[in-house]
Amino acid sequence: MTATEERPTPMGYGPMNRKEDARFVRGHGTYVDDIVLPGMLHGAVLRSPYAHARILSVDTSAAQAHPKVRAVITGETLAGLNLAWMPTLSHDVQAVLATDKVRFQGQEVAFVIADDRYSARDALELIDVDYEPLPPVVDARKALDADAPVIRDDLEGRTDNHIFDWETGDKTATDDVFGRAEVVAAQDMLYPRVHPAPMETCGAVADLDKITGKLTMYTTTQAPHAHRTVYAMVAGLPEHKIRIISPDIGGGFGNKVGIYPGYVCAIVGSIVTGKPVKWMEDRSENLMSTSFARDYHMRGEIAATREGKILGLRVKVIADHGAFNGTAQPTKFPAGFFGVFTGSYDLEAAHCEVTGVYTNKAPGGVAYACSFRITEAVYLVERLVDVLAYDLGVDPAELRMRNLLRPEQFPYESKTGWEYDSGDYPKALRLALEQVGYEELRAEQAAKRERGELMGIGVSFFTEAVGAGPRKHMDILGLGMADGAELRVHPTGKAVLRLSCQTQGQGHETTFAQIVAEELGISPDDIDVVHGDTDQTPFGLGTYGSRSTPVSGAATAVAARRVRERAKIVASAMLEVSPDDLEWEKGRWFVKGDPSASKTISEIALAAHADLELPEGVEGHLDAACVYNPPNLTYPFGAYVCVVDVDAETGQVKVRKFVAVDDCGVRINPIIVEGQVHGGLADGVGMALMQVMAFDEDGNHLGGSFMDYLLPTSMECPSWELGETVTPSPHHPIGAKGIGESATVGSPAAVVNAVVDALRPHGVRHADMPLTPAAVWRATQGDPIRTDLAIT
Ligand code: MCN
Ligand code: CUN
Repeated sequence: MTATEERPTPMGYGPMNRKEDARFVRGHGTYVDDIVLPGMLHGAVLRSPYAHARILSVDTSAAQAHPKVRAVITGETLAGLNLAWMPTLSHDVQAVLATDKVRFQGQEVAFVIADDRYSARDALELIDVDYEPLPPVVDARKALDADAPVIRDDLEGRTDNHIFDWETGDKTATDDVFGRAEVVAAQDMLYPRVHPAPMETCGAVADLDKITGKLTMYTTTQAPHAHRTVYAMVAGLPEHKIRIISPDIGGGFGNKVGIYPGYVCAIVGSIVTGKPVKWMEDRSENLMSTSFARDYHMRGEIAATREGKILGLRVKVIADHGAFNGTAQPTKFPAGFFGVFTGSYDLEAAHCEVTGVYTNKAPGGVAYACSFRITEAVYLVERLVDVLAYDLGVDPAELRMRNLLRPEQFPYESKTGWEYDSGDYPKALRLALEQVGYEELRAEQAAKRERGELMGIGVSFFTEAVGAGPRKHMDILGLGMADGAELRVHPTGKAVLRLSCQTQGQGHETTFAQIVAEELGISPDDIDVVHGDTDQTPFGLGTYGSRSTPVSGAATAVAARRVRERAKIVASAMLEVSPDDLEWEKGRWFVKGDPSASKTISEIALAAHADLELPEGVEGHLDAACVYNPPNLTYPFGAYVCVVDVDAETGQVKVRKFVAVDDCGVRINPIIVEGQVHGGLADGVGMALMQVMAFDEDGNHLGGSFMDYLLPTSMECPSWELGETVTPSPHHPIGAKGIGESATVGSPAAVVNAVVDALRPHGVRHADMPLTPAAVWRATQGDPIRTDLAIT
């Protein structure tokens, strides 16, 4: 299937070109940087050149004297307005502008507002900050050393860099399993720091109307309503006087979930100058100072019988959270959803301990198409299964097949307490192996090895947990995890759907219209999807954790069903029969036994707005709303096989073939689902082979541009070969599960497993990402890439 084919609009689910593309491909999208308001000023952020330094003084007088500068804001200005600190998503606090110390390179120190963005940038150079450099802590494993400098001395009573200890699973049962296991395979591994790097950087236009006291904020956010509530909390502005508008978004990938100091500075800029203020990051600022992902030092152990029955998993992690803990998970799950590390396997016991630490690096810790740490969890268990296969001399696909959860075990409660809703795992793996031609590939590999050529086949299987919610799993600043949908059918039968979630490229304007079409028989072309404006949409927590379909999609389907029931009563009045005598067929209600006596949804809509005599208690018009509180997460899954050729001379890895079988339950729009998978697979190849946010030992950021922070292009990607199985979610109104992060979660392990498999003739059992040519070449020279973790 290709997205460019002309195709008819389906009346419901099915392949359909994206409605939003008509404006995107013509260059008519409206992004934050396209917003121009009368009298608008421009802000620029002064950032710290040091990873760790005391601020002795900040002299802004020369900048203030610049003819085009309207204001210069420092931490002191903010303290006067009671805005010096803002909450992070995990109840930590982050300095909006540093006053006492800078704690990572790129941290915000001052904000200049000028008539144009060039003058604002120029004036940054006129600000004189006197720093006293302090020794930085860059390596998370050293952050807990007794002599490590204390990064967060702003927090009362803090004498070390320890943030939290968190554990899950049954330690006694796990130790017992390990005590009697015939085989234990252990491996240290690092999931390096990476950054989502959306094409559009972060930015905002803040516009405070002094007369009405209303703040309108155009901003790059995946979660407009959550941002509004946080601003109300941070800025002390009344929530009803804040309007967040998130216009077209040029990719989020998790980067646009949190609040950044620049947003708050834009608001303060508008308060101080009385004018609209625009702030827009450049690429380096985005890469250096907005939320990163991963940075997980993991030690995993897997216990099994000699026959290859997996018995247990034992894991220790040191998690680098940077200078401010911005994890989108509060106290209950400080390690996010890493607790699903038992993956897709039937085992007896599991235990894991995670220690979170502060370092002198940019804050964050979660987001990048990750489902909140499930990427790390899947990578860990899928590498461990391969390491076990290596030690046992068993084929890794065969070892997985022996240990995957069986369909009859669903719904399945994992050993760490997650309720997997549905799945047929062996079917998906079998399909992937058939589709890739596994047997033939192994034969080809054996022949190549004879000739000294390096070819590898990597298998991974993943279980995702998406739909961020329910409350027992997650909350943000104490808010529950329900999302609203409001549906109104106009008198002429066209409709408008208002959503709390916000698309950043996932195609919501299309797929959510398709959900309504499927339920009501109104063409998706006749349904407008409104989102990204808090004044026009119902409250909800937004788009991340692939939760739009699981949560807002459910709200949409339920709202549409409510409209259908309202329509039934109107139709019964029109047809002068009892509602019980009516039957639904997509798009119309008809009289049982007399299909010719029927009313279409648009006839009903017109009548519902007329002064038709409706039964007692039934209101006119045709609309309904739903606030959906998800009872559980949805658990999509998939089986991936990657084939690589490695050039032994140069260490260059070529991904030759990649088969991905995904199951996200019922698919609303198969081409959008496939697009989501394509993007995630490219992400996986990028992380496995080239992407890394590196730092030197002084804490200098080494990936501030796309020349240094390498993203994969089509040149590094094969032509993806996709397959599917469909196992509906039993608790979701339309049986759909999320898909937005599956491929990013599942693919890195497949690529790394393939490269390690290729290097097997060189005795390589594990290699850390990114597997750059230099790293791979070193491995072929007998220098195994190892992360020596000092976790005891
Ligand atoms: N879909 C479908 N059938 C299903 C499941 C999903 O047709 N069974 C469709 C949905 O209706 C939606 C799309 O696939 O149009 C993705 O749906 P879903 O899995 O619900 O994910 P979200 O819409 O909540 O998107 C969030 C997710 C996340 S968390 C990240 S990170 C990510 C991702 O989406 N960021 C993206 N994919 C992205 N794709 C683009 N282009 N840009 C981003 O920033
Ligand atoms: Cu984890 S990145 Mo997405 O949930 O926005």
